[in-house]
Amino acid sequence: MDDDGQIETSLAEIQSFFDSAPPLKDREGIITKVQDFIHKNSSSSGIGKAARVVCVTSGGTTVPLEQRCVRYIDNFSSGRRGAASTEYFLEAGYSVIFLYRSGTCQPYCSTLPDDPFLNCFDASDDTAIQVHPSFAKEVKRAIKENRAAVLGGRLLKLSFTTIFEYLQMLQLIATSMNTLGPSAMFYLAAAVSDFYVPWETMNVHKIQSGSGPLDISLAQVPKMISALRREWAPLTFCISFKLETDSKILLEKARRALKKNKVHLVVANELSTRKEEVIVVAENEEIVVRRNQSKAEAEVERPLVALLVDRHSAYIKHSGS
Ligand code: PAZ
Repeated sequence: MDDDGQIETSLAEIQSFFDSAPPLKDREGIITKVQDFIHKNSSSSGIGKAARVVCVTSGGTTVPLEQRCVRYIDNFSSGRRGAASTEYFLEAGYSVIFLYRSGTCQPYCSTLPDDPFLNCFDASDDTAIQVHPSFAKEVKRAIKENRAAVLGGRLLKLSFTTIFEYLQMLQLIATSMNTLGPSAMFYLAAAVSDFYVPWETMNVHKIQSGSGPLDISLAQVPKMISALRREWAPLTFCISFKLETDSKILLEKARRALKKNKVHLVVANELSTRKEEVIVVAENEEIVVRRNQSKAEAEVERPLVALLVDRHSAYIKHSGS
């Protein structure tokens, strides 16, 4: 048992999760993209300079209830934190693998309307559709920055939907990124399901109503962060996140996660204040990071990423690379 009262995840449990998961679509294609990205970024970093690559995970995983999925369990995560952080990491000179939930926030798009996106356009001229002047600056920036990062080979976007896809992709990214050693970082901001329906016990077809209340048994998702630290990418710098709705237990849970998973830092945040402040929990200190409240558009991710980049530099230096 760990100090959270949970049974410690064994490697056998993790293997059994992967063995019973539905195979990842285009696994070979994803491996090639990740390896090419890492190879290009490590060879373009220059002599004596280790390439800094961060894997930012973003958005929530779904838990399908049927193999031919009609219904699923989801969570609140918008992917806003992951998307904003990606922009700041790119600005700080990192290359980013952005592992995001399909349909959630994208880097450089936070100022564009999503509801409805068509508000961006002006169709008053019958012959041509134009970007509405009030969004012209933001649309131009989104296109330019996104294109420059992707085409410049510094941003690789990979999407997931289910818990099965997310964990399989995280594992293959982690084992590839370990080759970069201490200059690689994991920033695990995705909201990952704690419970799931094992594939082999799942209904194949749509669950039928009419036979009374639905009784589904959910298994616990094996705790993969400790596997990432111990097995998949032990050389890399790893930051995990802890979200709670009860501020009274937040810090205690974050401290336990730091100790149990042996990550380098845990970013603790509370649901209702997560856009205003976070607390970075380290072994010997806890640092409150707040957004600049004098600027309406300021985001907490800017000072957060700046702090993490500093800590990462110290880690690289300490590791002697
Ligand atoms: O995606 P978002 O911007 O709406 O929210 C970010 C967050 C709260 C999902 C993230 O900061 C976080 O805490 N992720 C880990 C959640 C967890 O404890 O599993």
